Amino acid sequence: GLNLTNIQGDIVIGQLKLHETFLFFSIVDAATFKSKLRSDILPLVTNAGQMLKTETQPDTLVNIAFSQNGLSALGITDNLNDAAFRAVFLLASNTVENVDATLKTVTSALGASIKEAYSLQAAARKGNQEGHEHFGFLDGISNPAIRGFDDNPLPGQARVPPGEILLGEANDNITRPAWAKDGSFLVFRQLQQLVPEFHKYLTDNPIVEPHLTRAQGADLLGARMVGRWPSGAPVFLSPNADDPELGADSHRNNNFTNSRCPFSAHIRKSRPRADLGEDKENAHHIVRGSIPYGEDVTPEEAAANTTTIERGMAFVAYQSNIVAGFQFMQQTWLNNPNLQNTTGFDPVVGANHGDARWSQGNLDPTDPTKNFTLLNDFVISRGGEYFFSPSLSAIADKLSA
Ligand code: N7H
Repeated sequence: GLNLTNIQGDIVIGQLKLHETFLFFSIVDAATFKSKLRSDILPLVTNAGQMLKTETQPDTLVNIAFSQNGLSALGITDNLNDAAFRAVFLLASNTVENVDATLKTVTSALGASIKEAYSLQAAARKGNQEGHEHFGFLDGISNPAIRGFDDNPLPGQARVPPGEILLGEANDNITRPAWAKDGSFLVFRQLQQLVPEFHKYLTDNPIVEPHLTRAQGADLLGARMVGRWPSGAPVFLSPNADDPELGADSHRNNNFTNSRCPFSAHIRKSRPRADLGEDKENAHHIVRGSIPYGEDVTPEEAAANTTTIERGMAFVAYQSNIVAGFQFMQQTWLNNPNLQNTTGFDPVVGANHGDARWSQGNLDPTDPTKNFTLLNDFVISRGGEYFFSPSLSAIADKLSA
């Protein structure tokens, strides 16, 4: 089985946080940093084994990951990837007070050995939107079950060999330095979401059917663009209207093959399921650990159909191979208009280098080849980086002193 106490906790738990701060920093004084990392930080780093039971979960999860530059600053020259930020702390908890207190502990321990470059405070949305991303859709439903960590997958959940997420485990066939085992690559992106603009697009382009009001037609287009209704109910299982009971039922809400889901829907683009067959699909999984940031749309923004306050998703994806995971998903699936019989771009998160996008692929059930033109992106990357989230033993034996 997997050595769960050696694996950082955020890699395997998925999206279950109420508050999370990302502290990006550079290492100014490597010798002091290495010694403080061993004496003060390592004891705080949360492992996957701790996350399994509520009794052993810490008040605040602490994880750390390094960019290629961060590893270079520590004298590690094995080539893993390339990056600008040097390292990042992920601090997650049910309360912002816990996060802030732990942040203080971490930064005072490290003192002048690090220099803060940037920090992002993220938080789950409030009330009935808790667990929903800013466009309004329930998130965190479909993450792969890693064999050896989660051996009781839910119906429809992908099962992946551990080496697809963790380096050096079964099915990671790339040669790695020994210390990299049980680490994972963390892709971070600060993805701004233009929420009023997204809703305006739906309102302006409703699906027209005799039994639908204009508002219902707009909701139906949104659901077909995502592949799920706001409650999480999949369009495949509930084609005509949202079904909150289905959306909330983890034994039913992921149990489908996609065939009645629009080809260009975000969840079909990012996980083609039976379209490709399990084998091919199996090479391209990520564990998402994202969380929203920014406040909800204000009445003024809604009235003007225009974003004035930045909000979006602190997108986090783990995999053992960035090219096969995040990059493949983005380049070969989401941003590739020719995936399945020319279906266009992912209408929600796809991008065409900032140019207008088009999307069809049965977005309109009354006219499967109808083309939707999307003049502006609804999701804009504000920046990001590739990091390596090492095992606890690598932190102890290789990265610290
Ligand atoms: Fe996506 N959204 O609200 O539209 N995503 N995503 N994503 N996404 C998913 O199943 C969203 C992004 C994946 O197994 C859901 O948990 C938004 C990127 C994958 O069926 C919703 C943004 C990438 C899945 C959203 C965003 C992916 C998935 C359904 C950006 C990869 C699982 C909830 C702001 C490069 C597919 C769920 C499966 C699901 C949304 C980004 C990938 C609602 C708003 C950049 C693999």
